[in-house]
Amino acid sequence: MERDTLLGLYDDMWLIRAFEQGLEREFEQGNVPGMLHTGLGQEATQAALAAHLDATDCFFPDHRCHGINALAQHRHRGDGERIMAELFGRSTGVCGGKGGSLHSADPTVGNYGDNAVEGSYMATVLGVALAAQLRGEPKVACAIIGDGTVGRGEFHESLNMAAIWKLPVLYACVNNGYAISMPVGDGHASADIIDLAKGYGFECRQVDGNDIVESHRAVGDAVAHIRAGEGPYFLELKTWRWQGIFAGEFRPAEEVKYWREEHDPILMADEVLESMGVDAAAREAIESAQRARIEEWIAFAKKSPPPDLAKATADVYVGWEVAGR
Ligand SMILES: Cc1ncc(C[n+]2csc(CCOP(=O)(O)OP(=O)(O)O)c2C)c(N)n1
Ligand SMILES: [Mg+2]
Repeated sequence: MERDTLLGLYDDMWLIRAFEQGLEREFEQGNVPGMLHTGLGQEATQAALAAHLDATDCFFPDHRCHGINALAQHRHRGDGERIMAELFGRSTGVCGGKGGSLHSADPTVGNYGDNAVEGSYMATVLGVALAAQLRGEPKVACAIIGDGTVGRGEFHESLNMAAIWKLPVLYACVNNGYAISMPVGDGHASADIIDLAKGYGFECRQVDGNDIVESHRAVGDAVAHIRAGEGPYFLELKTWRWQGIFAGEFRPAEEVKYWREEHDPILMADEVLESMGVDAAAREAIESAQRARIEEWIAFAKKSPPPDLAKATADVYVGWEVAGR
């Protein structure tokens, strides 16, 4: 990988880490409503996906996708702070503060939104992909799914339909080892989700999702395959989330140490950058700049007003004019 490409991805990973850590701090202080699932530890998967998906593509994020949401918003519209404002429940958010963490969406940047019903968009993504196929558009329709999500029936229905119709779907399976606190191998026939996908006969690949170089290359290959009309692609990105789903650590100390101190995606990228001649001072400057940016985004969110109560039911249903009637 070229040094400049890696520097760009490193910058993106710091944007995500700073975003999540700033958000976590504010959440602990009681400033962020609802629940919070951070993508800390999964920055490489998010940065790799964001790097290859255009605004005209589509992605359905999962509940740990603040990173790709913010990057897409920042890159395509220059207003990443509106993702922060959405999480704070403010009117300047991408959904006017009414979507929150689980329903942040902005189709103009390719973000078609998460859903509190985990993985239900594995069905919806087929519709976007079929529409693109019928219109002859080179769109990639991406479903970002957790390892726990694949326990849903839609997983198999979706992969089967995508396979027989050769739909332009990218399944980006973020396997972080656990669903709530259940180890992936206890909940599925294989701890490697790729084993469940292979039977559908399309291209499948498993990568170290904390290795930004490998993940970036793999997403690039998958997107090129889909744009070339070769049909769906299943990519399993193996990673680990810093956060448990509830308070308290349930995982063994050695496991925590390994992932946080030896296999952290940013520390791994640090080593590669060091070997390319990017010294610690240059890397720290990137981190500081992103941390400063995120503080600005938080300040923007905090000074934004909450949604207007009188408009609480607006945007809940699609209006007749939008539905084309
Ligand atoms: C259909 C459905 N069942 C259960 C839940 C509750 N729930 C929220 S997150 C989660 C675990 C998801 O695990 P995984 O997909 O591995 O994502 P992770 O949190 O590990 O990133 C569950 C069961 C839900 N939101 N929707
Ligand atoms: Mg998981």
